[in-house]
Amino acid sequence: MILHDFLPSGNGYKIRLLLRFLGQKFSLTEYDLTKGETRTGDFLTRINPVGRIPALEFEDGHVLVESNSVLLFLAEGTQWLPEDKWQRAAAIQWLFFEQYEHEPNVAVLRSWMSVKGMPDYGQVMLPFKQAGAQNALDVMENRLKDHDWLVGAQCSIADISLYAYTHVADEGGIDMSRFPGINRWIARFAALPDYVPITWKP
Ligand SMILES: N[C@@H](CCC(=O)N[C@@H](CS)C(=O)NCC(=O)O)C(=O)O
Repeated sequence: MILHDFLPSGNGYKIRLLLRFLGQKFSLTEYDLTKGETRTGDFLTRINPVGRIPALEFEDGHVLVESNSVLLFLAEGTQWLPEDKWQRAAAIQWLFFEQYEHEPNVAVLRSWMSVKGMPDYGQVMLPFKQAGAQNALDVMENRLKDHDWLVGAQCSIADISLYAYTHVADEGGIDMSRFPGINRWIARFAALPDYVPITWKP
């Protein structure tokens, strides 16, 4: 498998983490997003017409995009996706929450402040992104203040998905000292066997 990726990307990190936890071998093709390298003809036609990483390319030619759908595909039949249908649905709920409530705020603030730089329209949108991030982190805190994991009693792809940008949310200017439950969860996650940091590559 080839993972098309950009190392600072939390969306890419989700897949690197799960492949590592599953012990699956893969190689990495890196793109510099600050130079628009995923917006070229070859990438758009062969890898992802949306022009974004991550994309996971399989030996038989299939290419999967959208980080959380890749997590679901890889986790099928493993301990990372609950078997119970209600717990499974709860995990999928968190994946949608991550893409709609969390990532567009928490990840975008980090990108503006620490990765790609602030775009012209950023200053206007800043208070809305900060309010959205606060709201998403409050929802997570509410669950994690008295639970070890987001779903059930063990770590699942819901945790992998939300860990990716939450553990670096401070790089987007968010004061994480206000979320003690999330901080305990971050420490718990980073203590998992085979854990690797966001900069890791195979
Ligand atoms: N919903 C997508 C979002 C992917 C995404 O936003 N990728 C960013 C990096 S994290 C990207 O490739 N940006 C480059 C660009 O838009 O040109 C997913 O979860 O995979």
